[in-house]
Amino acid sequence: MANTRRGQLGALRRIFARTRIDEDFWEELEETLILGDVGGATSARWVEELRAESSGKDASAVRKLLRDRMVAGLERPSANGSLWDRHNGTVAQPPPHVVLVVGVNGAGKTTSIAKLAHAYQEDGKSTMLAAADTFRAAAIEQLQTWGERINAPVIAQQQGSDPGAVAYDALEAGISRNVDIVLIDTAGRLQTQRNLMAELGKIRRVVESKHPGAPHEVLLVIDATSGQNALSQARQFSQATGVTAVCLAKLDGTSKGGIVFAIAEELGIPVRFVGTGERLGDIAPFDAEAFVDALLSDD
Ligand SMILES: Nc1nc2c(ncn2[C@@H]2O[C@H](COP(=O)(O)OP(=O)(O)O)[C@@H](O)[C@H]2O)c(=O)[nH]1
Ligand SMILES: [Mg+2]
Repeated sequence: MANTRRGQLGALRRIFARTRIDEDFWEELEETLILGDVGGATSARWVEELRAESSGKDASAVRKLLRDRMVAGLERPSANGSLWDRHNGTVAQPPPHVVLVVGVNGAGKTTSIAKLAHAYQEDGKSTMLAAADTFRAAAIEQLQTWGERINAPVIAQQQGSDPGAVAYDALEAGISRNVDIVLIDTAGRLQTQRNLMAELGKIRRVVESKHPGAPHEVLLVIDATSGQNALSQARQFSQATGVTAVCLAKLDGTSKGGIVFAIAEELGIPVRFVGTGERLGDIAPFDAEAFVDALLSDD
């Protein structure tokens, strides 16, 4: 996560190097937060709150207040689901634990699925992948290639087939083979956004009816470099599928990082994972304190 300090929000450290907390300070702080993708509403609210709490305080005390505000914002959203984590792994009973993975085209869904499945396997969980992105043949092949590499079965049909039927097949196979975790890949691009949302809603209903309690998670993959646009994406997917957590992919790129605050504050969806590269091991649980400290620390 050290990379995040290179982004726009890295300018925060410079602001806190000032000696005087004056009007210029507050203006510069708000501008930096907005440029760093924290979002207009959240940035304005933070500055207002900090101003109210900061009288007579010096820059380092204000920095501490901001730090605590940022961490609290990231830690507050409560998960609706129980996305398994390395230290506290839970698998739904009866298995499989079903993770429906959604997001726009190119966000990093398929890659993140492979990384997550690999991490689950390393912890002794069996995984199965479902190629419910049937929109392009290449999308199915991409998932199959990952499946071969990590030695996880991939349930697929041919291009153009009903994604709900693929999800259904995968659940049936997952239940009968007693698989711990089924990850369902979905399409990110259809002719219209409305078709896409309707299709995701349908996949969700198929999953719900085939395996009560499922999907246990709906993981929205967001490209961290997509900026404020990601916020409206998150809102739409959330309405269509009931997103329970976010995986922020490509945090290693030119991401400004501030989008995580906007998503947590405005939508109340917790960020659970960050993707930091294209290889299998390039995924980590999101650590709010470490993330904020990397942005604000001055060493
Ligand atoms: N640098 C970087 N690239 C990533 C990351 N996750 C995915 N990618 C790349 O982003 C591109 C799109 O990923 P893909 O998983 O196919 O996206 P999808 O369309 O949402 O399934 C691929 O070239 C991936 O290698 C990440 O965390 N960091
Ligand atoms: Mg894909």
